[in-house]
Amino acid sequence: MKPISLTRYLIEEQHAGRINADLRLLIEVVARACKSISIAIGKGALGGVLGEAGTGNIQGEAQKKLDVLSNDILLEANAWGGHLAGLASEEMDHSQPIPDAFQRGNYLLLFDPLDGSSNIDVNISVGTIFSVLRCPDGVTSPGDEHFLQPGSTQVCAGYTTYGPSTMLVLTVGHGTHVFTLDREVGSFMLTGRGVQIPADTKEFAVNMSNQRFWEEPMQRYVGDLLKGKEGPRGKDFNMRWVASMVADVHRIITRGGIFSYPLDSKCRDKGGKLRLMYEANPMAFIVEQAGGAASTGRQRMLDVQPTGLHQRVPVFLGSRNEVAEAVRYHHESDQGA
Ligand code: P6P
Repeated sequence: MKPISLTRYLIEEQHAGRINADLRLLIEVVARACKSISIAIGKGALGGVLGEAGTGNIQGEAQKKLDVLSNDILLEANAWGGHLAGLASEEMDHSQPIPDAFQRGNYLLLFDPLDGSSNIDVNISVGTIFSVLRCPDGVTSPGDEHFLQPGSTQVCAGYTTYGPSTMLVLTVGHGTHVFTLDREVGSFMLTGRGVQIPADTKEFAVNMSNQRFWEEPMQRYVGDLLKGKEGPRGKDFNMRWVASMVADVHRIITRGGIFSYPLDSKCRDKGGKLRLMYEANPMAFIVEQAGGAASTGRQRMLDVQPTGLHQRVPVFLGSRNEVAEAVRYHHESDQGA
């Protein structure tokens, strides 16, 4: 049976009363922007879009030309649609209300336009991550403070991975679904309805070069993974680390695993490495809707009350029983402290 398109899936969700027309239109606009980003990335060195932009962002990171281009594509696509009240991006210091010239809607869009962009120049998969919140009632020109809602209030989250194929993974709170871009037609097609992450795994993803900087519970947790079947876990583990969150998370959505970017002595003062609002929270929503779990190591990710638009957090997400194990190590240490 021919897979249905994203458009038809969203219309079915609207007819089922699970989303409204505004949210459907917003998702379509974001998906269309991701198609444009996919085309730009696909040109590689032939498109004159590789390398540094010569600018930096609030994170203190050098921006790649494609970081800026992807951000511009998402900003332009969403300015005039009429479904947003405001938007925020990893690449922008502060959120932006939709300009007065355009009609405003009831949603807030947050995104990391091109996550893992340091991998662009070496042709490794990168991605776009986005999160949708409701704009608080009565707020017509939202500021940063109106975006600071816990991840549990998200109405939609998704990512697009630009790899051998371009895939969009989406949830509106009723399961996690996978769409593959049909480049000939130009449509995202539903290729995975209601994906489920295996509860257990033998595969972990972490940047091992940070091991000496980790907190004690992380040292013990990974140390036991590395002992394999002779150790307390009683099984051997494999390791993968792409250094592109979208690619690592997509592997976990597809075959299970645990992804972690824990606190370490290098990033502790900032609260962690990865950003809560447009990386950890959307990925947590997607993973939980696929039967997985997401935690800071000490708290369910979606329960974290944000205090800043670019706030960073430690991240553990993936196969729920493995995340629970990592959390147990942290709980034991905290109890013993
Ligand atoms: P490291 C990419 O820069 C990113 O934000 C995530 O996509 C990725 O998981 C992580 O940082 C990689 O960090 O320290 O391994 O380079």
